[in-house]
Amino acid sequence: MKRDLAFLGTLISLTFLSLLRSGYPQQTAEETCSMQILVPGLKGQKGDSGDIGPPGLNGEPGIPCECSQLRKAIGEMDNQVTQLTTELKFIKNAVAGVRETDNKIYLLVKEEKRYVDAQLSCQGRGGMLSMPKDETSNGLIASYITQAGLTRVFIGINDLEKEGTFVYSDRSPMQTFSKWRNGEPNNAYDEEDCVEMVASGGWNDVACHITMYFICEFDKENV
Ligand SMILES: [Ca+2]
Ligand SMILES: [Ca+2]
Repeated sequence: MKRDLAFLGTLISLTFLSLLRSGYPQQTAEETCSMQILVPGLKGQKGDSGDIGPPGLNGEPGIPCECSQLRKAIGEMDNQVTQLTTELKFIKNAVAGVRETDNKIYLLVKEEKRYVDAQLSCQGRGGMLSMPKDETSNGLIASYITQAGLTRVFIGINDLEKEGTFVYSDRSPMQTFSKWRNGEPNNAYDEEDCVEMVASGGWNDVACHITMYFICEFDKENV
């Protein structure tokens, strides 16, 4: 009886082991050797460009312009520019003490100098002794003198090089415009080669060595 039981136990064990082993796939020698290392090949040449595609669809309509707000903003900016221009003009006139036309700025220099030194002073500031070449600039300089409470200033006109031939301080010749006072230029004492403007706007030749205030002019494009 014991021998039968032992035989039966052995048989069950062998059957169990057989089932257990058949449940797992067995790796063969061939499968182990089938692994390959893949190395990328060289890059091929670039192909030709494709044909141009058809045009795209129309976009969505834009957002309507908020024109009323833009107009309002632009109007406010215009007002600010006008206000700033007015304030700048006030500062130039009241603080810096200059006068201006469309293309010139005039500066009264309240330093008494001889004609040559006055011209050097204006040049040192980047300008020239003022050269009234028309009624507008002459009138502006005249009112500048009057408003400053002065009676006379040097302006940029002289006949230093050739007696009786007056030129402007930039050596340009006198044109048809002039504002000589009655009886001037008279070259009094044979020494009057420089020119002053009096408050009325008239011109008078005077000696160059006397000293007085003067007015410089500057081109706006050079300022
Ligand atoms: Ca003279
Ligand atoms: Ca004179």
